Amino acid sequence: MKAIHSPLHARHEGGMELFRGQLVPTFETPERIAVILSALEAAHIEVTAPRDIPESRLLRVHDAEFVTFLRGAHARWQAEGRQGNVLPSGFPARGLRRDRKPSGISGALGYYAFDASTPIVAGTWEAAFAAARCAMTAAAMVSEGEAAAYALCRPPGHHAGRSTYGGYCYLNNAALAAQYLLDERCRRVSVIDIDYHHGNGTQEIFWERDDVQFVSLHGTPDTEYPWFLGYADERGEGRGAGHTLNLPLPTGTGWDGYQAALGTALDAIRRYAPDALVVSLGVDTFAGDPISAFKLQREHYPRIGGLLAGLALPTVLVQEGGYAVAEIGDIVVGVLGAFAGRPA
Ligand code: OKP
Ligand code: ZN
Repeated sequence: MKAIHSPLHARHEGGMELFRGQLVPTFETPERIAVILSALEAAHIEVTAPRDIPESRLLRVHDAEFVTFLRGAHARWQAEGRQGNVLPSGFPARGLRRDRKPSGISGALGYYAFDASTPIVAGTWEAAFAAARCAMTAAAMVSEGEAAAYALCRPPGHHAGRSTYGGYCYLNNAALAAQYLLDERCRRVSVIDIDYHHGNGTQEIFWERDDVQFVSLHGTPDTEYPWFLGYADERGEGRGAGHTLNLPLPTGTGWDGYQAALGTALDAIRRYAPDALVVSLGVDTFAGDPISAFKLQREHYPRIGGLLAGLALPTVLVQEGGYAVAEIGDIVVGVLGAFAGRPA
């Protein structure tokens, strides 16, 4: 299996997030990717650059005005004479209008963002577009016949919707990979999201679609981010009815509970019988993760890789979260190695 990586991820750095009442550096750092990259190299997994896939391909998933906004938001903030962090401070909640897009930058940020943990710095657009290209390149390689490919995406993507950003995510890398597979040669694609946090963006993008199945295991949104989506009663609508499966799990879930839910998820994918699989590979389910509350240990990640491989589908693995920086490289390589049939 090849890995796809761009050094442009490092342009997205230095941002602060509002976390439990304080402005702190984001947990989502360039260092995460450096650690994964050295683990890939140590495991002799070949790393290649993304292709120059045109920006127009983003519009298969994202709204054009949203893409234009993301590209220009930092410059607009500066043009309006502001300093500090490009973060929203108000949102169109119940009772407020969401049909008007304010022309000022503060209103526009609140219109497109859904949290205050996702800063836009000078290099955010370049990094996000590069990550999207990594995911689509992995999809291209799989549609050309590779059994699997791993996109080392940063920033992550699964919280980004058709025209919304948040949760450290700007462009939805996994959704772009799934759509790319459909546009090339697949008729049906399953997305399994195993990040600790519900992939609200991916769910929204495919909510009314019957050509993409979305299956997610995550910490219950009753207490866990993103709080407002990811409950078991969300099943899809219209043509998409029954093609979304949410398996929210209690905080403190360890391997036994996790393995059972993963079995349910894999059974649902087998029943859907897709032509290909996209894995939103967050590893913030690890017990040592600083912002999450599952209890998986290192040795469980090769088991996850083996179970995913058991589906025997062409597969694009897309990096999402995982914030235990010291362990993140070994954990990711644990999944990938077992997926590719190598002993852990
Ligand atoms: C991104 B990904 C919780 C604060 C939440 C944002 C978390 C984004 C996670 N107290 N901050 O799914 O790993
Ligand atoms: Zn996460």
